[in-house]
Amino acid sequence: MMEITSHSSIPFCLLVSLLFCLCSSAAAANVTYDGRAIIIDGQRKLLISGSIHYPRSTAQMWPDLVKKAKEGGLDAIDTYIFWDSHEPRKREYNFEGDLDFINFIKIVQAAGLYVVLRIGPYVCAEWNYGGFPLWLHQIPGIQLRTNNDIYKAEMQTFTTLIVDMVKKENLLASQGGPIILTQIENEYGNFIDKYGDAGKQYLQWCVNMAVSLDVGVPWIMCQQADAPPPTINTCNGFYCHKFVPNREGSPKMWTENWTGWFQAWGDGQPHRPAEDVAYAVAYFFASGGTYQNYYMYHGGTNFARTSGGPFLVTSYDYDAPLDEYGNIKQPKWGHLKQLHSAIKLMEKALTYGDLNTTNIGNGVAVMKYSAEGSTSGCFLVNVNGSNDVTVTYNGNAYFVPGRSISVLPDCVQEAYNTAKVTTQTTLMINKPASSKFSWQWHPEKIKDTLKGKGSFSNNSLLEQIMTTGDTSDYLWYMTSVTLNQSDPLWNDTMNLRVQTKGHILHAYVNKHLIGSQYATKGNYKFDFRQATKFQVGHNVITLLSATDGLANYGAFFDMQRAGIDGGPVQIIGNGNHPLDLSNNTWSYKVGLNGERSQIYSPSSHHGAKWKSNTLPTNAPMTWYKTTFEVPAGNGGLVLDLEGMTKGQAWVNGKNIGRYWLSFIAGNNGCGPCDRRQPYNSDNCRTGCGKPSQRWYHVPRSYTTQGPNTLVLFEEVGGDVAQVNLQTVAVGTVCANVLEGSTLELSCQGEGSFTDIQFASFGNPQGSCGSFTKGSCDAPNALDVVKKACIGQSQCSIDVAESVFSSSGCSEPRKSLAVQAVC
Ligand SMILES: *[C@@H]1O[C@H](CO)[C@@H](O)[C@H](O)[C@H]1NC(C)=O
Ligand SMILES: *[C@@H]1O[C@H](CO)[C@@H](O)[C@H](O)[C@H]1NC(C)=O
Ligand SMILES: *[C@@H]1O[C@H](CO)[C@@H](O)[C@H](O)[C@H]1NC(C)=O
Ligand SMILES: *[C@@H]1O[C@H](CO)[C@@H](O)[C@H](O)[C@H]1NC(C)=O
Ligand SMILES: *[C@@H]1O[C@H](CO)[C@@H](O)[C@H](O)[C@H]1NC(C)=O
Ligand SMILES: *[C@@H]1O[C@H](CO)[C@@H](O)[C@H](O)[C@H]1NC(C)=O
Ligand SMILES: *[C@@H]1O[C@H](CO)[C@@H](O)[C@H](O)[C@H]1NC(C)=O
Ligand SMILES: CC(=O)N[C@H]1CO[C@H](CO)[C@@H](O)[C@@H]1O
Repeated sequence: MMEITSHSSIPFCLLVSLLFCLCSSAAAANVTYDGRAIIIDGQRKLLISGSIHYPRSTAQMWPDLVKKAKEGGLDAIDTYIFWDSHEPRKREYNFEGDLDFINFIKIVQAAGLYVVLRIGPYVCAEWNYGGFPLWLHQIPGIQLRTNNDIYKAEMQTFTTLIVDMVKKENLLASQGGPIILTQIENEYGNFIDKYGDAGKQYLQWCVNMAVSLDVGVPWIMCQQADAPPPTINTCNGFYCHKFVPNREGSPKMWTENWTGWFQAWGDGQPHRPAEDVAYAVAYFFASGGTYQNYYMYHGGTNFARTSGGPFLVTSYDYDAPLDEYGNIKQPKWGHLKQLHSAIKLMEKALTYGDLNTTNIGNGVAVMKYSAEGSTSGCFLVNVNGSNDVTVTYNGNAYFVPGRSISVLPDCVQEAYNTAKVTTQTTLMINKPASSKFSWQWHPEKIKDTLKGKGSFSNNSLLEQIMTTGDTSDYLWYMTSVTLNQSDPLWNDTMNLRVQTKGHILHAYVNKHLIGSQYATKGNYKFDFRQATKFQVGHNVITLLSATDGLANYGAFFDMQRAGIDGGPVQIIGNGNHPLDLSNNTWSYKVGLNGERSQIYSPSSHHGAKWKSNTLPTNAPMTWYKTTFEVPAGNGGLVLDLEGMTKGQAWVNGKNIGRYWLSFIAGNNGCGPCDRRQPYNSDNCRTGCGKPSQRWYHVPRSYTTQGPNTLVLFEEVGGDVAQVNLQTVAVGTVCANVLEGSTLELSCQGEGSFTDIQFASFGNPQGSCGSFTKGSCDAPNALDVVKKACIGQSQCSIDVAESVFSSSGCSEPRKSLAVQAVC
């Protein structure tokens, strides 16, 4: 409360109005809902939201991301809360810097947008262990996501903490803040049956617990067909137009419309066409939807070891409208922005009006919303991918391409069609930003483990996650065995067999690396067998097991095991009787020495002597260090790790994530991408046959103006000489726009157009990067475009016959295609 003192020099009336302003700007909003929509202060709302997960970017990036989301036509930002990041050790909290979610919410609030807070605290999200801290797993007697008192107490403690923090800052709409919706649990409905009655009891408990927190805004549960009142069940998926809420009186809400897809090691990069996202969103609103959220609007990066999985890449770009570095991704961002403004014109009709659907046949329909006291709004829906149609409606003709939707906010003028993209396509390029790095190196000291010396021992083969508490990817398993030539199994070469639950194994016998093996995606258990020479007498077996992101999804995902866990570990020689070492005394060591001494940290006093002499190539278990300067500007910084194999990278002591370049994307999914076909995540990929991820985001806020330190840990062996720093910049800009529209091109704030590589008005073919002229082509197209664009940072051209010389043909729908360079 502001203190009013008598010697205040502010006139009383002004003071009163100032106070009034403070109060009114923080006026509580009444958020309710009915079967049509979320209602804010008595008004039904049509809400467009987008997910931005604060720990997948940096606090420095948040204001710009939120600004671009607002410019893209969003009303709300949706985020999860990431429990494991906030409470890495029990009752030790971190809400600072890039984890200051209160600051994130305030930035969204300052931009005038709403917030949808999905507390979970289970989040899935392709995030390590679904966002659960690993210490939960280590509490004796705990069972996660079911009717277990120990778990429920922890979930309640954390959820209450978050709600209290938010309340203290008055961030709930009921307090005048931006948070209009809150979520408890997440996609539990997909698996509730697997948890039996305990699952049902847990579900009801979640609802009671959430309601008792008295947030004053509705609680939602996504993918929860039986969401108990008063929570609202919402839909997640690529398409949600068929979704029906589980209760009359609940609005049709879409919490996760996947704008693309996440990527695993061994996959190409997923892309979902802008036309297809727009089609799904338009169809959802045409079918009575009133709240929809893009998952993701900005995907970002799985920094450090936050990537879930197992085997998910470090980038979480998701083919979202804002790319991993925060750049606007065109045409997706612009094409959706246009959709949002067209839909917003129909807010009243869509949320208050009645629907009259007229089926025209062949999968074509007119969907008309009419409300008293407002203009009617129409959608011309063509679900038939093989059928371009001209719809005649109220005497006007509308061209509706196959599998597309036209939006007519006044039922007369076509404001938008999901398949007619007038937004430019922008191809980003990477530009070199560093001279050759000068490297030092340091071998990870593994003498002790090669000798079999760990820090504790056990008479069995332990499960890895429980043993490490996920404090490191690495766990060493070591034992020794005495052999002699009169052993019945003796042979000059015998097989070492290790059965492991994954995810990666490196095996050493008598200090020699005898082999490595990785799990395959989806099947993390594997059998390692390698013939090797043992020696008479004492033999030491050293096994290094590594995890690569913990499971985040599925019934009982938290119980998935990793590491050699029971084995068996055997020596197989002559005869059928393997020598089983599983019940030997095993010695253990968690993590790497370099991790323990924080060798990657500029302030570490590990005493490691970095060597500058002959740089080893293809040396396993090696640390590399260099320094670099950061180029000026705001362009995204990326590390090109070509030449490296598998490991982690740190910039000024901050872990930018795991890398794994030897994991090559398979050949599936990189075929042609047809927007006329329903999208699924196995289509439309790029980069098959190449490393799944070659470039790694270095956030600008991790760097300084002085020299920066880069440290790599290479597990398998690589050629560090090829590593270099690059900046991400706008490269080629293209558009292909139908007659009757305006073609607009922009360098997106990075300089001006220097060259027009292609321009054709007529029936040009192909796409950005591979345009060719068709059978008709106006000869002056290149001149017109050059005149309008060269030297400009943006330009626009009316795509009309009158602007161009004769194209010499009677093509019914001509278009102008342009390819330009900034
Ligand atoms: C909030 O709105 C609902 C219906 O829209 C109404 O029933 C309720 O009284 C309102 N609450 C407040 C505190 O204004
Ligand atoms: C629905 O639209 C059709 C075609 O315009 C019209 O004939 C019909 O009367 C309308 N129905 C209602 C209930 O308004
Ligand atoms: C789609 O259009 C084609 C061509 O006009 C037609 O043969 C087919 O029956 C249509 N399919 C549906 C489901 O309407
Ligand atoms: C070996 O590990 C098991 C499982 O963690 C544990 O119960 C047992 O006490 C350990 N034994 C020794 C000797 O530490
Ligand atoms: C060799 O191994 C066999 C069988 O384990 C044992 O009986 C014998 O004593 C061993 N001999 C030597 C020299 O260690
Ligand atoms: C060792 O194993 C190989 C391959 O199985 C076999 O051919 C050979 O006879 C064995 N040597 C002895 C000494 O048993
Ligand atoms: C190892 O010990 C376990 C538990 O005591 C037992 O079930 C198993 O049979 C033993 N394995 C071998 C190969 O002796
Ligand atoms: C609700 C919904 O649409 N779920 C779908 C989401 O996408 C996955 C993967 O394509 C499908 O398996 C689900 O059915």
